Amino acid sequence: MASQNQPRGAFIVLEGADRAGKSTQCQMLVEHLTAKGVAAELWRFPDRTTAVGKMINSYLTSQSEIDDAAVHLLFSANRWEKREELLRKLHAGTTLVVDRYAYSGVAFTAAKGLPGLDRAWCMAPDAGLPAPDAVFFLSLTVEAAEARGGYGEERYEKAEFQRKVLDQFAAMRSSSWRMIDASQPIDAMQRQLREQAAVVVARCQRGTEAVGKLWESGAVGGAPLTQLNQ
Ligand code: NYM
Ligand code: MG
Repeated sequence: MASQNQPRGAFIVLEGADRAGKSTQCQMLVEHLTAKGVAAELWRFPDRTTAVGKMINSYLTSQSEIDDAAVHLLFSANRWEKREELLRKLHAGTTLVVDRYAYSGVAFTAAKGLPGLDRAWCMAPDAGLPAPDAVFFLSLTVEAAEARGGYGEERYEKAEFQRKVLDQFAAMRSSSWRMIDASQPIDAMQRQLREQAAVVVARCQRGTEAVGKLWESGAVGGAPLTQLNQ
């Protein structure tokens, strides 16, 4: 691709279970980058504004029932439909701070423990999507999350299920993920994120980094295929 290895925006993903503080941290990070003169946007998956996203929203709010495999593919399709715009923004120099990505997709479906829907199956539809330049994993125990006023009303927001989600994240975690202790005060966590994000933004700005692809080895968050199915 001609636009590879040109100065570009950074693709930064924040992951973690529900109530870890991802949305707050993403918002603060984008405000900080913008104030520093870095073009930055906050994105989130699922993106509930698209036609596919509306189906996902209706599923998450229990207004509809969708087969588990089918809804998994919708979450993935929701990323694929944003792929072109995502790449366009990065190559135009905009840094994207993204609240959840394919890692949530894999962890939440695999946590259901359904026959046939193992981690390898869950990863397959996202293969080839743009890989983030950095994954920050906001780590928080279920007990600490519950102490924050409990989970919400949406599907999946139950302690027992969240435990399984955390197990899945742990199983797919790659050494390239940056673990952030999400039990810290908001400002301390944000300071850590800013410091690490600045390095990633500068690296992409220098124009030495091509956008990788999921789940290729070498790409951030890419799991070695040999570790699948374990
Ligand atoms: N979720 C999110 C999935 O099950 N699969 C996915 O691919 C993604 C991106 O949606 N409980 C789940 C995780 C959350 C829920 O996300 C809604 P949020 O960030 O609370 O809007
Ligand atoms: Mg939520």
